[in-house]
Amino acid sequence: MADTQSSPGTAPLIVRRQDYRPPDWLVPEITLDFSLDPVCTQVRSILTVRRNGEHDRPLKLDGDDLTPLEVKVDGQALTADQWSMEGGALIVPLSGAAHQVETLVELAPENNSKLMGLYASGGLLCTQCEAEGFRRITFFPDRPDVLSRYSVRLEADRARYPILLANGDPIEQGSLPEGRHWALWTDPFPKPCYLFALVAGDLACNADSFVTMSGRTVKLGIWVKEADLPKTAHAMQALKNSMAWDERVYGREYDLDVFNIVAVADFNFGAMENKGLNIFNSRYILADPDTATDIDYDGVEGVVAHEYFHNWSGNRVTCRDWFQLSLKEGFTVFRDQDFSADMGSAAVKRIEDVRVLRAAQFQEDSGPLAHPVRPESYMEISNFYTATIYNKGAELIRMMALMLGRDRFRAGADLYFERHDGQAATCEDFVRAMEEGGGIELAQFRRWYEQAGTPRVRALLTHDAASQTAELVLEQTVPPTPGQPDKQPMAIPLRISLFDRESGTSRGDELLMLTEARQSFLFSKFAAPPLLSINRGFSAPVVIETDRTQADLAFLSAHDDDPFARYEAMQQLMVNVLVGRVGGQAVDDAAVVAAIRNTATDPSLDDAFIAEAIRLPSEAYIGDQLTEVDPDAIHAARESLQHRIGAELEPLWRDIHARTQANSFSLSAAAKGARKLRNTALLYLCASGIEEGAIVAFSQFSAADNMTERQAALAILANGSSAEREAALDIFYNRYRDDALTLDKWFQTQAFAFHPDTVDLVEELGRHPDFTLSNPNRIRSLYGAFAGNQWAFHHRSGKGYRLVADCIIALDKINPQTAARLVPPLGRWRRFGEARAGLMRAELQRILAQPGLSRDVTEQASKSLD
Ligand code: 0A1
Ligand code: ZN
Repeated sequence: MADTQSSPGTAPLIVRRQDYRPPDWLVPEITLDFSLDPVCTQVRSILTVRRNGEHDRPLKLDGDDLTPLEVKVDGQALTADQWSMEGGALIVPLSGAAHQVETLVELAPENNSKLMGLYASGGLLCTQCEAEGFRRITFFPDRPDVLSRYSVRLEADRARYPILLANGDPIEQGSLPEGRHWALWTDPFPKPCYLFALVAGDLACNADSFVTMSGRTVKLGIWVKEADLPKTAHAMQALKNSMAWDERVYGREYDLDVFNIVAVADFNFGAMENKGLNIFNSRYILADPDTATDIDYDGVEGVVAHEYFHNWSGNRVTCRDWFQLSLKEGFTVFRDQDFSADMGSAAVKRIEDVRVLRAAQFQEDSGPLAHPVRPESYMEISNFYTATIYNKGAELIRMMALMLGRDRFRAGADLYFERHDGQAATCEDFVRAMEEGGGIELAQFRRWYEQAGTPRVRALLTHDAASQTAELVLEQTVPPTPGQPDKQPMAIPLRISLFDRESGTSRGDELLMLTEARQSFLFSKFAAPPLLSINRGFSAPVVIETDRTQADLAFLSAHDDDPFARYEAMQQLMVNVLVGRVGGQAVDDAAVVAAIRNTATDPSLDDAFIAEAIRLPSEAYIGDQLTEVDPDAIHAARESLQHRIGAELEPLWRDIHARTQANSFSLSAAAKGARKLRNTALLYLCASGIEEGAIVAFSQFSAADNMTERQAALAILANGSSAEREAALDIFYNRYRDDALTLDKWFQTQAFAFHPDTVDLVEELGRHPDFTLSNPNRIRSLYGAFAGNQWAFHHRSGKGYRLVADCIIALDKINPQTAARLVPPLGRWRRFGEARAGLMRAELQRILAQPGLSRDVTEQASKSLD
């Protein structure tokens, strides 16, 4: 079947937020009838359409790669001259105010390698419709502000597809001749088509139930391959915890009698919040100690919560158009972050979330793909499922929650849900609900939705002994970003505290609102110059510049009572040494070593926090602090500091490594923290250069009863060139070769390795029989991980760029959405010096020169060259 959307020569269209117009036709009801088959599925749909307002425009039903086999209006078949095609869309002129429009199409799910629409994965048939996949299933106004009631009949071969699932509630099922069967599902809640889903397959169910706050019993099902059932317990617990949490924290109850989750092996993103039928990338459902790390377990919990929370923030209240994507995503990420913080250590969760924000979003915001949380235009909406929409969007909600305080924020959220239930809303609606429900004025705050770029705040604290006052001068700038050369000052909430250097105590937290380009704040009754702790808890997603000395930072790293600020002081201490050394200065690292010793032996701190605080900033983060990135110099500086910390504190690492050895496996916060710290200790111990490093790592690898310790040891070995490296990689491969999710770790560990030959190894792995372009997880494990390995990817030969570009070009023909997600690392060329920039640009140009390139990759590559 021809692909009309990305056929060669099709000029990519730009969609603009300002062009929004309400739909010409509404579709209050839709009846879908699927005769499922991997090679030829028939889809018959009957839409009840209603003219929206006074106009004489025809009905336009979006379609992508569809051919209408029948078109009927009010039961009458239309002749070929009574409808037409425009692009992929079906145009039907209609005379009245309301009609029934029926179409029939055929699909070949087995050949759908884009994983959008109806596709086959590991013997299942499943769907993915967000953002614009429904138009690959049937003709429909594929936009989120058209809400319909769905009635869905599925029919399939019973032996091959014994389980038939769709949104809403199961109504009826029955047998048919020739071994076929059927099931009827209806969803009482009107929804946009991006939330439609069906699954057919041979699935086993982890069945459970949840009693809601009003006493209704909801049937819960997690559907997986029979052999995977033992790996679903954690996801089920996470689901029940999420349901209870949303009732407790937001007063939001689940609204259907059934909630199903299905795990599939081939999925472009993490998971999807389809109404009553969430479909997950199996990596966010399946977990057991032998194959999942603690990070994986937390990922399962967070993503299960995220998709569940969408039932209110996304489904009951959805988005008017895709420019409002952060309305559901930013809010839902905030909700899942808050949930995970409640389930475990809030301090460590905040540190992890900020690390992700800085690694993904700050980079995005400082490059050619920077865009506001509410973008103004796009070519391909799939490219806008970004860290800015998700993670920066979540920070915006967090800032509002901070400014309002818990109860007023809840009042704002209540008003939002009450006012917009059943509607397709906008970011503006959300902000207004916060203003009215919470009692706050957010006029200037709205700029956070409009202006891209990470604000920089310069903070200078001076002291006047005569008047015993301290003055804090804050200056903000927002850097220019594509299409936005000049910026207005933002409203930035900064939590600060001033510490007495003698006693190590402070007068407590204060919330300052920085709203001007430059503002001064006075603090009285300070006999001696205090020390500034700023952006505590990372209260605003900004970069802070201060003139605090290494001694000041060391002091805060020992005394700050805000865990995030304490972590931050440690990180800044390390960054200063590393950045200085990359710049050729001989910066003393004694303060770093001392602060690490101090932190690692502080009995008041828990293991998980210690592990976070003492770990070195990533090579990429160090690069982000520099105007021009020299990956080799950064790697060398970081390795040498790591070696120094390892060697200076060797006995400490041995002690910690021994102390944190557990007798039996547990998922308690303490046990997870101990594993995290144990792995950090192993890293430093091996970095110290002790002769038996590889042996110690290998013995942890061999003795581990869990994947957290096994994979960490493997990763440490993979950085070196010992015989143990090869042995461990072989053992791991042979043990997990038949378990795709775990084999991903084998690819990923090698792609992440700080090894001089990583680039060649990745090239070889790309030809490995277990490598495949048809599975997005495998692609991310190899090429995604590699592109995130700064030192290896930016190999001066340019080979790393070529490898990734080759992958993008090959993958674009199969799965453009996933191909496009590999482009941004190449777009960062401006930061890497002339030689590398030339090589990177050449690869972007080579990609753009490919005939028939998708809109997805075209948008990312062309914007990256600008
Ligand atoms: N709404 C989902 C993300 C998602 C978006 C597009 C997809 O298409 C491949 C899949 C998932 C979420 O936020 O979880
Ligand atoms: Zn989401």
